Amino acid sequence: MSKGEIVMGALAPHPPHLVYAENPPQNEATAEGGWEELRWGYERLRDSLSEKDYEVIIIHTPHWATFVGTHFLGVEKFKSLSVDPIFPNIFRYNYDLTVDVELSKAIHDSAAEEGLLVKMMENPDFRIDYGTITSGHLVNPKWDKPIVCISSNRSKFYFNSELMQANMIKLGKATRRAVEASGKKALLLSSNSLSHRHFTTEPEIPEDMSKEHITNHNQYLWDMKMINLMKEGKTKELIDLMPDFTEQTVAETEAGCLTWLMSALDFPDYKATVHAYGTVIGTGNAIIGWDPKKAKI
Ligand code: 2X7
Ligand code: FE2
Repeated sequence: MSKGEIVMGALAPHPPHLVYAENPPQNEATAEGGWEELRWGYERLRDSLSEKDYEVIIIHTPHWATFVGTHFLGVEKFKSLSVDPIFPNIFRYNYDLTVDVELSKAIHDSAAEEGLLVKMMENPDFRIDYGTITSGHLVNPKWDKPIVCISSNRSKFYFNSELMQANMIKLGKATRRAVEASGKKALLLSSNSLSHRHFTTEPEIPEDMSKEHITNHNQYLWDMKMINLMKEGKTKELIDLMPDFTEQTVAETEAGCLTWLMSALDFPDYKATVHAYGTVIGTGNAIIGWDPKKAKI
């Protein structure tokens, strides 16, 4: 068996608005468009993946929050309706997806070897979170590849950002080791926004782009600081700044996804490709790819 590999890692945020704006047949709500900059960024990410040969998508998601350890989907098929609890008017999505349970269990076991508390989620009636569905849809709208879905262990709330980061670094290492041992080629997605202060009210027409902007200048400056570090390949510095960034902008990096991804990619010192930056209901979102082939140049 040849060695498995991570063919690409991506920051793939999941505002459900982006799915709503695309009007796919799976979503019951209909829109007049909106958030084009981000949606065109996802198009560019999909183009960059079209030449990559991969067979599984591994997603770390903030909206499957687990408070005791990290959980992994352990059932092969899930089919149901996902309704966003905050935006039921825009996201009522009929999903039908397949899980690579073998790889899921392999990452689970590898994480246990790192000393992490882990659990396989084997309830067939479990409802998949909208973060997984949104990022999964925007990266692969055909849903023709199985996924592995990793929960977000909210250790930040019991402990602090530093402990959360230490655990996510272990989880990233464990993920990389399991992918390599599996012989499979994997795409990894960190499903999160950057700065995350929302508006508290929604425009009458959610896709009215005259109402869309970053919540405040502080968030914009922090988002640019973090994105520039990614562009420059300074991902160890990125990790060092993450607790302050998270605190200052209530960033969705609190879920650990991005720290997990940086660790799984072994802290890239090559340049990331920024496909887009844009806001959704005031939050900062970037679509960014890391191609490990660049490490070899
Ligand atoms: O979950 C989200 C998000 N992360 C960003 C923006 C809007 C809605 O939901
Ligand atoms: Fe979110």
